[in-house]
Amino acid sequence: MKIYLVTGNKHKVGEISALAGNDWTIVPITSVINNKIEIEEKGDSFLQNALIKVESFKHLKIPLIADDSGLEIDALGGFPGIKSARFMDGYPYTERMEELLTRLESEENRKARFKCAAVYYHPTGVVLAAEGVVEGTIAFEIRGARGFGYDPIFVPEGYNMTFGELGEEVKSTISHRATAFKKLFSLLRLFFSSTNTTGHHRS
Ligand code: ITT
Repeated sequence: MKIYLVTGNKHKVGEISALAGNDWTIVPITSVINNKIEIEEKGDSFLQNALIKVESFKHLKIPLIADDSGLEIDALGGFPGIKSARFMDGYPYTERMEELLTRLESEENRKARFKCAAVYYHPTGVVLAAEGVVEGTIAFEIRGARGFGYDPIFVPEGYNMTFGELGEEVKSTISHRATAFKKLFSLLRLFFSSTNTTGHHRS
C-alpha cells in the first residue's frame, strides 16, 4: 500500500522507506503536488508540528505520514529543539554545528537527545502517533559526513562515534526516527488488521 510522506527533506524519505520494509511504499508528497511544500511549523511540540504537516494535506484524501524532529541540548536549555530546522535557516549545517559547538565551548555537560514525533493520517480521519528518542552527547568537533543535519556532532549513548560516522546501519536501529516509525508501523499493522483498507471496522 502507498503512503505519502509529507516532507521536503530527501534524507527522511530514505530513512523512513527503509524502516517501512516491504509492507508499505513510501511516496514523497512532492511527487503528487506541483509546488514546494511550505508549512508553518507553529506548534509548540514535535507532535503538534507533525500533526500540522499531515493536516496541511488531508484535503487530498490519501494516507499520509510525517515526522517532526530535532536536537535538544541540555546545557542550552533544550535548544535548538523544535527550532532545529529554523536555527540559522539558510546557513549550511557545518556553520550551524560550528555555532552550537562555540556556544558549548567551555561546557562540560554535553548531554543531548534527538526526538521524533511520527504521525499517520488515514483518509477517514483516524490519526495514529508515536514518538522516539535517542540519548547521547555533543562531540567536541564535527566528525563524519554521513546522515544529515546535526548527525556529525551527535554521539549516541553506547558509541564513541557520531551518527555522521556511524551512518545508516546504526541509525536505522537506534535513532529517534527509527524508534518512532517502528512503533508507528506496528500501530498501522494493528489498525489494518482490525479494519478493511478503507478504515472501517470489520464486522
Ligand atoms: P520536513 O519538515 O520537510 O520534514 P525538516 O528537515 O524541516 O523536513 P523538521 O522540521 O522535522 O525537518 O526539522 C528537523 C531538523 O532537526 C532537521 O532539519 C535537522 O536539522 C534536525 N534533525 C532531525 N532529525 C535529524 C537526524 O536524524 N539527524 C540529524 N539532524 C536531524
